[in-house]
Amino acid sequence: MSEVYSYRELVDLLNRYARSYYTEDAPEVPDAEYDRLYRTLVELETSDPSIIAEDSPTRRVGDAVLSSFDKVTHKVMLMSMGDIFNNDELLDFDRRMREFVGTASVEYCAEPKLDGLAVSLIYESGILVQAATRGDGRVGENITANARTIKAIPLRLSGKSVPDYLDVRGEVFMPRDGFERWNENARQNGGKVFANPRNAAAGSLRQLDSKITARRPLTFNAYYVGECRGLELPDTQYGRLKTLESLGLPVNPHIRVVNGVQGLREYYEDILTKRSGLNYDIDGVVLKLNSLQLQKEMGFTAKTPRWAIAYKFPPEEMMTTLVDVEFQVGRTGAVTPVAKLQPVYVGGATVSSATLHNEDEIRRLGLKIGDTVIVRRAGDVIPQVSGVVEHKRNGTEKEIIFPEVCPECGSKIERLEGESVARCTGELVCPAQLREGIRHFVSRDAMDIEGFGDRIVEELVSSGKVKNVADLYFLTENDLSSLLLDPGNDNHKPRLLGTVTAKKLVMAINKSRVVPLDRFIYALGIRDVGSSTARTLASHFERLSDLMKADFNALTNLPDIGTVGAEHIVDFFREPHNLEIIDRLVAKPWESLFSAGIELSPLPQRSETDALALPLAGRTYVLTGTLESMDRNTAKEKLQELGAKVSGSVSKKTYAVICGADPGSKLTKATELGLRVIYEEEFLQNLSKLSLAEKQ
Ligand code: 9MJ
Repeated sequence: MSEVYSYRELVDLLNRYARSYYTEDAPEVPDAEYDRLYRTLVELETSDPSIIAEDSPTRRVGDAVLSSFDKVTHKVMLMSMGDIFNNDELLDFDRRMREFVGTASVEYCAEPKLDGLAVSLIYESGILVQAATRGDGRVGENITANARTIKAIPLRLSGKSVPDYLDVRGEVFMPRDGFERWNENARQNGGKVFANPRNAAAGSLRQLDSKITARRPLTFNAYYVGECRGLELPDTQYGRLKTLESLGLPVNPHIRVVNGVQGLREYYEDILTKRSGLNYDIDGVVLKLNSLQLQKEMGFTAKTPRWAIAYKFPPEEMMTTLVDVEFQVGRTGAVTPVAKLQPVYVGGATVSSATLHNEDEIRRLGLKIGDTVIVRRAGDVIPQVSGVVEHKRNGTEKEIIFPEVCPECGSKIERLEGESVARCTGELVCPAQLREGIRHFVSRDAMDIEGFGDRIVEELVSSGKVKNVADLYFLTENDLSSLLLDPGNDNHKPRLLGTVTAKKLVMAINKSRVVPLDRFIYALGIRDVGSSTARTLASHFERLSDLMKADFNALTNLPDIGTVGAEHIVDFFREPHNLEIIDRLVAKPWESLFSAGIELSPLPQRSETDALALPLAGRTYVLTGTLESMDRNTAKEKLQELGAKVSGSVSKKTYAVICGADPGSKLTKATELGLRVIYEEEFLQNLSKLSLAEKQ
């Protein structure tokens, strides 16, 4: 594009794009366009630093390192909020409000209670001039340099009329996906692991070097006006939030006006249901009188407003006892320590085990058996042990000893230099690796062989009937029907699998004998080769034999395949035992009498330009729930044939979510992000229209 922007236009445009991305969750332009304009801006500022504006996005990368934070005295105190925990206390709160207001039903502004750090932002003539932490409510710390790095905080207010002075309050927090990504990376690279997103936000905001804050995935929501001059504000809390929104400040999308105690109760229940699907931690709802006039009349107690209350949710962190640590061996031999816990109700479920990731994590936490630990279960993430309560120790706690040999096969456990993962070296002799390998092989995105539950796989391996995945294809109805399944429950006797189930299993195995190449590659369980890499490989190498011959360079030239992945692929196809299994799976009947005879269907080849011309090119879809008309794999393939990407998780990059019956938390998240949701009927209509157009 050959447009020429003035410096001011460029700053405004970039700020607008950032706002639509970070505040409105509705990107206007692709990331590449933002990056291109940003580079132009940097060039302009480098050639003449005197032009750098207060609100230039380049000022978000961090400033000089401070030796300490200055103290800031808040002109208007930052209040704290009283807590309630049950319905009786809610009734009490509403009764107090009704008695004061003198009406039968009171209007409230109901808001999710974000679990981060309260801050005050001061805008003068629309420019962010100061950010401060809450501190004790009266005196906080000046964190302006750090706040500037948070993309959701506008450096300049937008909109038609901007106040001369605005003190806006809100919460800085770390979204769950950013927190998980941060910790995952820290665990692998020895960085700082945080116990929960709140600590992560606090630790990030407390950095004296704002360049460090700039690297942390923080965000912000505004929820209260401390003071405003030079702009008439609406006389309700909700109206004021709408004004804040119109000034370019992000406001939580789940805030509602509700009536009476019934409205409050329904709101609480509704947000509680949505909680696990949100991408951020909330610890309750905040209920405020909606009328500013009534708020003013009610005033404050010594510490808290009389006109608002925090109705807390059951906690997502609880204390319990670490009873034992077990070591589980995965498909690739990775040994994962798993905490066995005294069962505890946390985050909406009873938790009795939690991952401990690896040996370093045990050391980092300083964990001992018998310890009182903090268990965190938030959203869809698997439960974690986030800390140890050391002062609860009584001296009987025992050290955790990481095993030197595999608990399942006795082979040596090895941990390579620089790797956080320890692995069982037993490979072929290790029943755990075989079990997990079979589970993966039969799974939905791999060979999709229905009916092979954990117990059946376990028994097939322990009885010696299946020694590798190729053996599955030689199982007879007799082999299967005579399997004795352990019910996993002391009160019940083992039971025979029976002929009906056996027949179904054999049919499922037979059905999988024709399979697309990418699914077969994925099923092989090569380290680092997930479904999407398998697809890349299948579309590049038309035949399995070509992939098997591919060298390191040919592989690293492909998109999404790094040096480590390429090495794993090359190593996999060098291993004689793997070659033997592949041969038994796919050899033609005339080549081998002992072949499973699996037929691999190649992916239709497309040139890159063809692919870009496909109707759904560049769009990412997510599937949730059960479609009536087709299974998930078919839906996925149909979308991919039309050029779409199909992802397992919802993010801002998702174009639309396709929703079947009983959708999960992905639908909640999609709604939260304001994404398009397509239901089955519309999906089918679109598919048939697009497929027809494709063929023409
Ligand atoms: C949180 N934490 O989400 C307030 N809050 O309003 C909401 N906190 C608040 N409002 C006035 N939604 C003081 C604090």
